[in-house]
Amino acid sequence: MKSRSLMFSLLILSMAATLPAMDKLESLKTRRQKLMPQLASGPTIMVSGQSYLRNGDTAYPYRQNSNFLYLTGFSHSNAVCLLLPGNAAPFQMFVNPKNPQATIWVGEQPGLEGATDDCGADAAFPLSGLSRHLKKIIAEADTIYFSTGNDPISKRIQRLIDRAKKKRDLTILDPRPAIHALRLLKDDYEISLIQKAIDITCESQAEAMRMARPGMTENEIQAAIEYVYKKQGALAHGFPSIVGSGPNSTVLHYEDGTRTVEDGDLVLMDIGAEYEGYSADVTRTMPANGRFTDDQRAIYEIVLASADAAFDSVKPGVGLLDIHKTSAKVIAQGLKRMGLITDEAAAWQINIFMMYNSNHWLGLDVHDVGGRRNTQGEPMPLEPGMVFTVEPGIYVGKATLELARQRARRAGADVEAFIQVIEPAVKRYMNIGVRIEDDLLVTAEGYRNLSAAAPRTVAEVEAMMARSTKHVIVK
Ligand SMILES: [Mn+2]
Repeated sequence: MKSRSLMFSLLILSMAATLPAMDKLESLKTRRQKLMPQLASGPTIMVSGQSYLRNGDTAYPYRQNSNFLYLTGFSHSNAVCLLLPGNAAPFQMFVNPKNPQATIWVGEQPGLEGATDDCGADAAFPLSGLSRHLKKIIAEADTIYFSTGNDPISKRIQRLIDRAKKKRDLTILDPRPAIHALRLLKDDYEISLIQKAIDITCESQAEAMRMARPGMTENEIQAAIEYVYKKQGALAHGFPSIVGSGPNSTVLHYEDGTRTVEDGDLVLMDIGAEYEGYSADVTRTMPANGRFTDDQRAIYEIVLASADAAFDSVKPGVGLLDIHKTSAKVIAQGLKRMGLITDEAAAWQINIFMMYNSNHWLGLDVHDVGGRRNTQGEPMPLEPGMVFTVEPGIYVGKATLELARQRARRAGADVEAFIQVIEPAVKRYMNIGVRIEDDLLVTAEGYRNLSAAAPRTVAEVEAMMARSTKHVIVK
């Protein structure tokens, strides 16, 4: 019985392993089918991202252009995608064929077979034939969807278009707004990839909590985080890891990582693994020694309550700006209670401590495309399938009082009177930076917190930190 059920689970496992490939092709095909009626007046020409040299023959890590990846699933450079509505082969790709030189230096490349088999192209051609092929397509078109770039392939295409335009009327339209609007709504396949990126990131947060201790540098904690990325199959990060301790917890986009973490510090970790092009974005803040001080906890509970209030307000039809207002209101009430502001209705005072909009879309880009307002300028209403982050925070750092003076002056307030009231609290909470960020999927009923697996409450964070892991330090 036992071995039969094991065989059965193995069978299910192997079936599950083959399923995503089908889902990927289906998902890609559906995206193109949705896009083409919106770009129906002519062919769409899309160019892959370019590989940039750092020096000699050393390149920066390559990342495909997100729109290109979204439409093709092709993750290599030197590729062009054509969408030809009404054509017998509506999705065509131009790529470099496999060749022994490339195979020897960098490994086997996808080639034409990769474009058809892995991306679902109806036809694939060598990139060397692009100009000849495009001349014909451009000659027959009245409208072309193309957004040029600084890379050599885009410049080549632009020259062909410019030449054609000299001879006759040719309308060039930007395909990106239609693509960005589509990217805002994620299908089940995309959500499964985002969830995977988030699961890996949550595990990294938990591992950082288990291994961190005073005396380590921020970079050691970052290395443990990114070790989990690699171990779990995330090949890259969606954005550079932010691991800031003590005063650096108040620096919003801190990247240096060289400071040694001290007893009594907070450590803020804003991190996101990238999986199959999709990024996570999860922030947790922990006490370096495993226990929040009363003051740290007081600030932490305000931020947590702000995030929870934002969660409760999420449902289809609500806008991101409304969710931010809900978050900001709770932050303001807390700041007033702590003596950090004098008027919880004054946006300029709240902005001294939470100086950004606390929500953004998440997807192929960590700050994903879509915007907060629709084309009519109205707040974009949430719909099932949208994914966004909730990331309220409070930061009391060395520039806070100076910022407070600047904001008070601009608001026409009595600067010195204001500073006098808030200065004791600013000094008391100095070097406390707390941000808590989760990734939410909008559902028909409300939302699903995709990053719920990362310890989040004070009790959860302290409990995870108590499960300390030993690491072999190579001297
Ligand atoms: Mn974020």
